[in-house]
Amino acid sequence: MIYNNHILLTYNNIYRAVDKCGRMIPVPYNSIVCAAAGGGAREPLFRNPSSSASVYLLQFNCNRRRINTNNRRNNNNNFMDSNNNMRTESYLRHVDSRKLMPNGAGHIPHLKAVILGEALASEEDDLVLPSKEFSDQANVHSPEQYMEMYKRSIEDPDGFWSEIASQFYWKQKWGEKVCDENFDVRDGKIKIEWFKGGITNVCYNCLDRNIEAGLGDKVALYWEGNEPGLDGSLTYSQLLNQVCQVANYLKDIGVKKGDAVIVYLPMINELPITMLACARIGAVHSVVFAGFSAESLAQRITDCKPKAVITCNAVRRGTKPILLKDIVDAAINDSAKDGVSVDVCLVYDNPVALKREDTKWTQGRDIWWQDVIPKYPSTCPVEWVDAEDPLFLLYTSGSTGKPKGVLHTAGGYMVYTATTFKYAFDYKPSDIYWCTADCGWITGHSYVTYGPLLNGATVLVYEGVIYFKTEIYCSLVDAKKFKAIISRRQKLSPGLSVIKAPNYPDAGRCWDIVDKYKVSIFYTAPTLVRSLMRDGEAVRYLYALMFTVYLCAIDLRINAFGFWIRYVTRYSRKSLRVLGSVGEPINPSAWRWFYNVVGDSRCPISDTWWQTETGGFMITPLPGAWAQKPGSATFPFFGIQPVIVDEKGVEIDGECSGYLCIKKSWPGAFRTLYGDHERYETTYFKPFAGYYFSGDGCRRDKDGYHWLTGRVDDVINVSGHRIGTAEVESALVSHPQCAEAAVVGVEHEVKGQGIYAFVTLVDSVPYSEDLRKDLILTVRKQIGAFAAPDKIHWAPGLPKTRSGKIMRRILRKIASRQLDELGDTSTLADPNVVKQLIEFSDS
Ligand code: 6R9
Repeated sequence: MIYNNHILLTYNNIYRAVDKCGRMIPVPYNSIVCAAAGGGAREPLFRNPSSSASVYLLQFNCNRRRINTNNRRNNNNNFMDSNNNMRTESYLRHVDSRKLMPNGAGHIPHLKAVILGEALASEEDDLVLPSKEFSDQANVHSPEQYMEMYKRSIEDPDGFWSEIASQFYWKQKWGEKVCDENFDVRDGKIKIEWFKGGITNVCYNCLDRNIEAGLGDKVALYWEGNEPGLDGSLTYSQLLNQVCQVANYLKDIGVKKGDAVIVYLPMINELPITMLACARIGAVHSVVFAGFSAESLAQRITDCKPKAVITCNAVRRGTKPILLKDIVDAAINDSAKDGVSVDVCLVYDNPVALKREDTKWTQGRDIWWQDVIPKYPSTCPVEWVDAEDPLFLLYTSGSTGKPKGVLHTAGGYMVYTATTFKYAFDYKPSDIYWCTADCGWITGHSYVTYGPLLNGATVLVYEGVIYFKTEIYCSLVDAKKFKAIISRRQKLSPGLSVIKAPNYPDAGRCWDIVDKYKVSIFYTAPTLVRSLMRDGEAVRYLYALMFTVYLCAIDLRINAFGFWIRYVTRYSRKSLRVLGSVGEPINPSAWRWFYNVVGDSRCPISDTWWQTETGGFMITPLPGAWAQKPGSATFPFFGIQPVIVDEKGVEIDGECSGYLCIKKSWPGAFRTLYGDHERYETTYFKPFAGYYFSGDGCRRDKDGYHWLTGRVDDVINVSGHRIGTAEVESALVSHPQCAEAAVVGVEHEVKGQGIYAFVTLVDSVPYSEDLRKDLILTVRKQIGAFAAPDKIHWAPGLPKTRSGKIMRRILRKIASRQLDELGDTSTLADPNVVKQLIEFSDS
């Protein structure tokens, strides 16, 4: 549904619209009609870039199927019936595309304003169907085909998965059992095994197998630097050569099968190369996102005791180089104090950010990547491993301060990531695929590296930091060229000199890249979608200012009539076929913007729900198979049996809300928490015996669609990244002047959730702006910039029960200013605390 570049509107007594900053605002029905009909009485979020400036109104019947007839154009019981055919008795929301609409339907002359809106109650009735052309060519083209495959995957999982697994190379086939599991704590230790006894290698299946199948000259990785114009590519054969060189080096320094290697690199090709090199020799990589602090890195080093740490001397963020090597040095020193020493630190030399001679160096331990790797042979025999041998460790936040080392094994993970990638994105060999995630997170493991390469896909690796806009990784290709471009840009447009991604050099960068590489599958996070929705506005004002100052120096990108930057629509985006979303629930208005504006109302969106622990997609649309509902992750992937349980662990059928659990294992499931199987069982399998507990809340609607409602534990999801409240709290209280801290998540217009910290200071320490900054800095240092609190709220005391438990429910309400919904505060040890906190709200 929905037309060319916009949409909108919902008819109901009350609905929400998005104001120009992307904030949700309740709007009574009448005001929208007047505003819209007035053609600009209200500042629009989008303006139709086409010259005819028509706006197509879409009617929502809402739950009550009540049609509001009270608009200025039309006073009878049909909506716009006298001049055109758009009548309310037909289900306008089911109209699939503009082409399907009766000629002229919905067209209101002179109307330019469009407000993106969101009905409060009607989302679940809002179906968006894939086009017939899309479904016809899709890997799964109908609900019936999905049902047939899904049924088989549940009734005969062994047959279903072993057929798929046979498409990969196995040195030796697995034993009798395809799957061996104990999923119920009451029956003993939790155990998940898939394809045990099968001997394989994930790197071999990603590279050698595809090369043997004739893909040697196909591009495996495109690399696009943060600075436009800097790029590179590697074919499958070239990638294999480089992987082998690193693998040979690792072997040479004594890294063996089962040894851990910590990787602390920015988004450069060397990151997936290192991961694959580890996989080739059976070593276990543990990638740490290169935004984590020395303390966080040290914690991970101490936990997994790596044979080597691989990093880069520095990266540039903004104009400032970030000395990654210094962070690594500090982390290695810290972990040495805990008795874990690191013997080898391989350092990628990045002259654009820091000269070699300025890099701090520990002789005997540190070694330059460029000095050794090219000297190694470009072939390396494969270390064959059991399907149940570990492939990687990835640390993720839990509800305690200590991160959890999620362990994935080779065989099941390989089969599962490859299959989910193929079906959820409707992958075809001609696709060019771009996932904006960093390899420091699970999405970068499963859907930048392994899933796509196992399918022989062409993957775009983008250096620009997508999730953290104020950070930038410098280019690692050509130092001279890079410097020249930067200084030229700074001279030309001082206002734009701060390098940001993905809005660097402006908010159109993503679509510029899409056009440059003819990207057909684009997978990103709702936070990026929201920031692009919003950034368009900021850039518009900047350009408007420039326009007044320079008068004639009108950038071509300005719409001549209205100063509107067509930061999306000025690019063709024709190559796009499928869009994807991950990391947090995507709110329906962002979904629609993504669908209508970015995807021109023709690309299905795969809203993939999954977790570090699940390895791959669990609940996801199959784009050609069925109608989507904006904001719903839809239905389970093959082999996945999601259930919703109540607080007693009883399964609820039909339309309901509750805790999302999974019945039965799947090949991509994590096998343990490294070194702490007990915590694995306690966190995931004990809350609801017999099930895997996801930690997420979920609603199932009357049509069986799943709607994820967010975390139910003490984990905040900031820009799609999980941060434990306890981690932030422990960083805050490590500050000598902080007595106590309580952290909650609050709605954030771009990041999804922001971090809101209530802080009690030690006696007689005065509140001050410097202290506030210092506290934020402490968190940045200990965890990383991305975990910095958005707000520090001074708290003379915290609301606690008589047993001393902090009542976060009340803090959440205060943080989100829902003061009339504080609920019962009588059980608090000191109810006056709440009043004090409210008084301190704006201090
Ligand atoms: C892949 C990834 C997992 C948590 C998960 C949930 C949230 C992820 C989502 C989603 C709603 C989606 N989440 N995808 N919520 N819709 N499509 O993000 O892994 O970092 O482990 O986070 O993210 O809350 O429990 P991870």
